[in-house]
Amino acid sequence: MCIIKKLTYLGIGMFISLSAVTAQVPDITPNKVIPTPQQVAWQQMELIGFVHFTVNTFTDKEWGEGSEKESVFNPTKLDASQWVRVAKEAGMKELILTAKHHDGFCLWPSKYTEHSVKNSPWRNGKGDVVKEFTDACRKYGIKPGLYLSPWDRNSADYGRPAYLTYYRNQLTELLTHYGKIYEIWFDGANGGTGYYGGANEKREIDRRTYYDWATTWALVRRLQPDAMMFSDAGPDVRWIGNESGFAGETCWSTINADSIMPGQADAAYLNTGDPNGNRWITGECDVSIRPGWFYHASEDAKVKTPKQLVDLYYKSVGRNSLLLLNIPPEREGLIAEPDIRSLKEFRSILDETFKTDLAKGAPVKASNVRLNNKKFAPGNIIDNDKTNYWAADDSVKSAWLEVTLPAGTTFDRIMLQEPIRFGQRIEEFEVQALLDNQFKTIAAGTTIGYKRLLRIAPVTTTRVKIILKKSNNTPALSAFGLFKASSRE
Ligand code: FUL
Repeated sequence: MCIIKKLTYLGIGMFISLSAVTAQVPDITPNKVIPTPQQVAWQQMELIGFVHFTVNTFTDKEWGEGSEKESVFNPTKLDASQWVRVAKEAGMKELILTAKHHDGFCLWPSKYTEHSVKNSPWRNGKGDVVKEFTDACRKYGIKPGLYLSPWDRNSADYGRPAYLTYYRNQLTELLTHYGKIYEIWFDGANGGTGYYGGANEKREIDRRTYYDWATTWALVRRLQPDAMMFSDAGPDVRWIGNESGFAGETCWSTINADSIMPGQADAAYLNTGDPNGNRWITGECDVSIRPGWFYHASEDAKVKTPKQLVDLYYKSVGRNSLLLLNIPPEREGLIAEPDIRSLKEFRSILDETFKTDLAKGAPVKASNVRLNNKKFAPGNIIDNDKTNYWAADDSVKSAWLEVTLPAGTTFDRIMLQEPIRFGQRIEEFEVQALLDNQFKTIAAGTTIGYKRLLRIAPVTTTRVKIILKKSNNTPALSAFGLFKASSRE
């Protein structure tokens, strides 16, 4: 409408410049620190999986010594498609395989070592787990990622400069032979002792200087520019500071990464992030569905329950992070039944809870609408489009939005989302509901980020108010939702 009116007034000659001006109302000013488009796409996956599998699966260990015989690796029924199907049904969008864990055994026939599948009885030494895994991922539309342990308890060169050449050669194999890889996991663990080609000794390294991470990261960027790199320090994705699967209730996607090195980080700092951080490095919450990272038959009865997994989902995805859930195959090379059962129920609970958004399509008004322009309409937070958003004028640092619900609406889960491509802004918020003719606080929090989920006691109301009390830049929201939790949660 607006374009047509002006066209009539100014004449056809102005068409090109005017339509561009009218259609392109500028977005809000981005924060100084913002994510790359790859980081935004990565976070939108929300739930991804880990596959810990190696000689440890057969020796019943968590950390192999590096002296394991290749002959122990023999998963007679290995079917990577089964892993991928299980992951996909659970709602995972990416799977990360331990191509090499600390024991140094390679799941692919690396030409740089004899310590690999090529000397195992599996597929008569002709097999390649990384190939079967990446092929299966592609077949089922799951993004493949790989873990390559920097600590290698098998390599005679570990601790010396020659090992870095070996490590980077292996990384190059992984990043050039198996198509597009979406995430590379750089683990910070190092326990010192190992087999090290028969030396059987303790090798200390200087975590700050030994690995020369800048060179390795540049190699990854060159070979796979879109791959997200995980470590304690990023550069793209950070460890969340624990292996229990939860982010801080306050969780910033920004940190100061300059002084952090993989394997040398302040866990509490990583858990909450830093509002003044100079780098965008979102947290990833890694946790295993079992007590251990590798499969142990003795832990079959200790698989996390669906309820525990749902709880972790709220504490990771619901706190501006990503949930990386480990599902380790058993000795035959398949994900075990107890894990599958738990994952299925976990998915079904989440689907039931989030199936109906009770705020969808409800009328919304706001204390302020940027430039009074439709582009920033309050209704953008409850429509089906997660890319559009409501925003306030630049002068505004706190604002409210009010959603009117049909009579008798009862909910106990609240979802808030920021348009993070412009940075993370909200520092403090509150949600109120009209109860007995008075607005009362039903939830409150600090950060929102990509997604914040809040669990509250059931509330029945016709009006809900979101109060954005404090933000570091013009407040903006991309989505808001209200849900009634499944009774199985
Ligand atoms: C840790 C490792 O030591 C564990 O074995 C596991 O791989 C976990 C994901 O990271 O640092």
